[in-house]
Amino acid sequence: MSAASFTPRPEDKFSFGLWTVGWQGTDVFGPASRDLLDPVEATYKLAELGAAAVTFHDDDLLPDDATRDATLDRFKKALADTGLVVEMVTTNTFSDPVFKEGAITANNREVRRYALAKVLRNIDLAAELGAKTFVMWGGREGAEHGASKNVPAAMDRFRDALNLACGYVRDKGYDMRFALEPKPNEPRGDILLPTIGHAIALISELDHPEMVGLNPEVGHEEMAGLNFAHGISQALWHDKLFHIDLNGQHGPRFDQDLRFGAGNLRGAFWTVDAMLGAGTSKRYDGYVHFDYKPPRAEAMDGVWESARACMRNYLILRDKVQAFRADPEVQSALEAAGVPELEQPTVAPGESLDDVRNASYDLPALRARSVAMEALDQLAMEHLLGVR
Ligand SMILES: [Mn+2]
Repeated sequence: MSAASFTPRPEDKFSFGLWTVGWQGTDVFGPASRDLLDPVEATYKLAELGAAAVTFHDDDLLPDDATRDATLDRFKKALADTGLVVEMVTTNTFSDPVFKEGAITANNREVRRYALAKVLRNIDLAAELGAKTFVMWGGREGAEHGASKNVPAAMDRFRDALNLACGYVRDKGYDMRFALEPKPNEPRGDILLPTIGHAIALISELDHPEMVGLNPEVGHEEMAGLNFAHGISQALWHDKLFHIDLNGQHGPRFDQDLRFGAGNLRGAFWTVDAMLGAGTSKRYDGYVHFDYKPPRAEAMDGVWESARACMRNYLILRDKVQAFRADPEVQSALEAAGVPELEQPTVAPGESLDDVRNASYDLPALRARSVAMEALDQLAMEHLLGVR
């Protein structure tokens, strides 16, 4: 396929956080390297590049009450002009120093009540704009010191906040679900709900677990050395992959938020494969959302190039994954590796555990068997490298 054919279109359901292209490059060692980007202008530009939706934190779009109504009017006009939708909204409960020690799990009760009020106000805005997903990233919910955080009590408060938010959405009759975003560390030394698995476990303790799922981010799992494709596959198995944050990361280090496809390219290939169902019936059908940061060194031309590249890399990888799954040699290699056999129950219906215990096992043959997985993986590698 020619390079020109990987052009993003609205039917691809690409979505961008307004804070991504709007990131000014402020980091812990230096101030902004780019001018402030008007989020309404960013909306027009993202539509021009082929996106279908935008998302935002309350403070990205509406930093203060004095300009709130006027900005909202301009933003709604941009949505109407471009046909873009707001598919997800999230709340900034991490920038304001009031949240320096946590928001909904801060030790300070006044801070927790203020955080809840900020979330509730933003739920109303999300509903007004038609967003069906409400993401909660607890960036400051965590600690640097051992005794400073009573973790069981923090879990109680996390649970309470989610129960209250779900109850509010139900009372209001909003068509909205919540998605928790795990992250292991940064900005806190250790963040609560550090991985996909931790978040799924908390959801099972809620009053309305069906209303709460996940918004996993590639970089957040890879910062912890975890396999993102495996993580989202398990989330799909639990019916909890409500949303996704695609970006790139070079292994365990600071949160790089590279454009999708940069960093761990093989991981990105398997991420797209998992999103498309990896040959199973459980696939992700939501918006393909990017949460990345255009590198601080880039000027605005590089910002828009990186946004375009996120979408193109997804389309290129989708093409390669589909070719991999459709390749007859791959089908044979999957058979040779015994992959379909894992779908058979270990104990068949009608069998007893005695049947398992009394069977004879040819251990020397089992030890010596071929697993043929290198051959299967090499086929994936060759599809990715473009020689098949
Ligand atoms: Mn990140």
